[in-house]
Amino acid sequence: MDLGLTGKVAVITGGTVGIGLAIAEGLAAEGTNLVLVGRNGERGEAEAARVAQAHGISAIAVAADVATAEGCDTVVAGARDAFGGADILINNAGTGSNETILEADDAKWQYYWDLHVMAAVRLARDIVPTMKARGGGVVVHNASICAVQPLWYEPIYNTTKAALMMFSKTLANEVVSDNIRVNCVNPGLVLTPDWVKTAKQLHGEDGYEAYLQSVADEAGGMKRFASAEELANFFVFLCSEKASYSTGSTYFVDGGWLKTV
Ligand code: NDP
Ligand code: SOE
Repeated sequence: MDLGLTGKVAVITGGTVGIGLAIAEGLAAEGTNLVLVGRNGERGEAEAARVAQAHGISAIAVAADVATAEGCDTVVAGARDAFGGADILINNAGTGSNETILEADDAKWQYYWDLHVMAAVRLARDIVPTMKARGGGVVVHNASICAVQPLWYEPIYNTTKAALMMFSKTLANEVVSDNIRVNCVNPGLVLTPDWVKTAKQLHGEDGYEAYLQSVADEAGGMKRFASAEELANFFVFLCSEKASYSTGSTYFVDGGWLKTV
């Protein structure tokens, strides 16, 4: 099936490991050129070179902190200098939190607001015009099931991901007549290195797998984690021509974890 992605350019924040890297691989397999963003430039360079070589596409790494305005400017400049702009923007960089509302200070709230929401705002402001100039584009936001079904230990994560979901909807409305589709994905449990690291810290080499299974059992539904590739397949579809009537929506990819309709 031709997904119509050959020769496109995708900017993927957090594209250097985990879900973002799996999306990068999925898009590269369809012939899409890549801008992989992460703070760790060495890891980004290594992955960009590997993915480019494996799929015969062009890929660059941009070392930037998208939680800052300067970092977002660096991403925009990187995409412009290498490819003249972008056709696809995947706002994926993010991380879980751990706090209570009564104890967390303003600085922590601000950091997550900047990382999960303002990065998407700032990148849209500068990358969407390049999409318009190229005749259209696609933006996909990676929020979380926590945007609508909160986990008790991470109120800041829940709140900022909910804001990202609404931002996605409102951006979709604003650019619908420019042939730019905007959607949001709410994943459930995805087995990325971050989860394994945390599980090992909590339960050691011998106990981490049982702990991860207990997390999946508690979630219910399929009672397992998704692989990053399973998530990536969905993103690649949303970026493709085959999703041409999809905009302004949020899609859950959570193995049945969501408890409501
Ligand atoms: P990982 O921790 O495996 O990867 C995170 C990526 O984001 C890395 O490339 C990291 O690179 C980059 N990143 C983090 N902070 C910044 C920053 N300030 N500026 C630039 N890049 C940054 O995460 P996952 O793959 O697990 O998660 C990806 C997204 O999916 C997140 O938004 C997460 O909330 C969401 N999600 C994940 C789920 C899961 O179960 N894994 C479930 C639901 C949603 P570097 O450290 O070099 O900056
Ligand atoms: C679900 O969105 C979740 O598992 C969060 O609860 C974690 O904190 C985050 O790191 C990964 O995604």
